[in-house]
Amino acid sequence: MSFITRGFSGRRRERDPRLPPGQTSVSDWPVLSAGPTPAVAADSWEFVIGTENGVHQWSRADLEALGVDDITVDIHCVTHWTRFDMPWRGVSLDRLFAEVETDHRYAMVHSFGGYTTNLALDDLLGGRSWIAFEADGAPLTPEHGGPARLLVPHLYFWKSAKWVQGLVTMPADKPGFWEQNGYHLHGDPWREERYG
Ligand SMILES: Nc1nc2c(c(=O)[nH]1)N[C@H]1C(S)=C(S)[C@@H](COP(=O)(O)O)O[C@H]1N2
Ligand SMILES: [Mo]
Repeated sequence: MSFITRGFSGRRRERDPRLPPGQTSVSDWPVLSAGPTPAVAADSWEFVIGTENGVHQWSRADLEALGVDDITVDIHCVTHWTRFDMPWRGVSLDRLFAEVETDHRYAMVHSFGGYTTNLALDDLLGGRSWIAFEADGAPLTPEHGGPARLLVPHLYFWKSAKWVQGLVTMPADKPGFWEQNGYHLHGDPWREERYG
């Protein structure tokens, strides 16, 4: 029975407790886009929120005047890679929603190029999401969503819409682009909410 004993006594690789189930950590930053990288003019870029009560718009300067956060988070892609300790800079959605009135509990996020993704406001608020302008200490490159992308690190990375343009609140949840194509409506990596 020595082969069994050897199997159990051999040195075990500790699994990093920050790694959600089914994920592997990477040190690079893969590019994953469903289509071509759209050209987004940084100078005239604005973020728009539409609700049942009207439309709000912020320029980049308007947003930065609300207050910028530097955060370090782990990101988890549904294609099984995780990157630990990634530094980002952006403006919390809490600061935008402080200026918005809505009774809606959901939102559809829209990107230049037509990408969409749905989120509950509970996942966008409470210090859980940002409009990000920088990552790894540098402005976001076009392929990673520059000039601005959504960052929702507690959900799979497809929720972090690149080339973000704005969001429209909704009274009920509705699938966005990947969610219509089989991905989970919510996308919590700790519960492996990969497919709907
Ligand atoms: N506009 C837009 N945002 C997007 C995507 C996309 O195709 N278009 N892909 C999503 C997916 S599936 C992932 S994993 C991440 C990848 O971001 P990255 O290319 O910066 O790693 O962006 C998300 N945001
Ligand atoms: Mo992804």
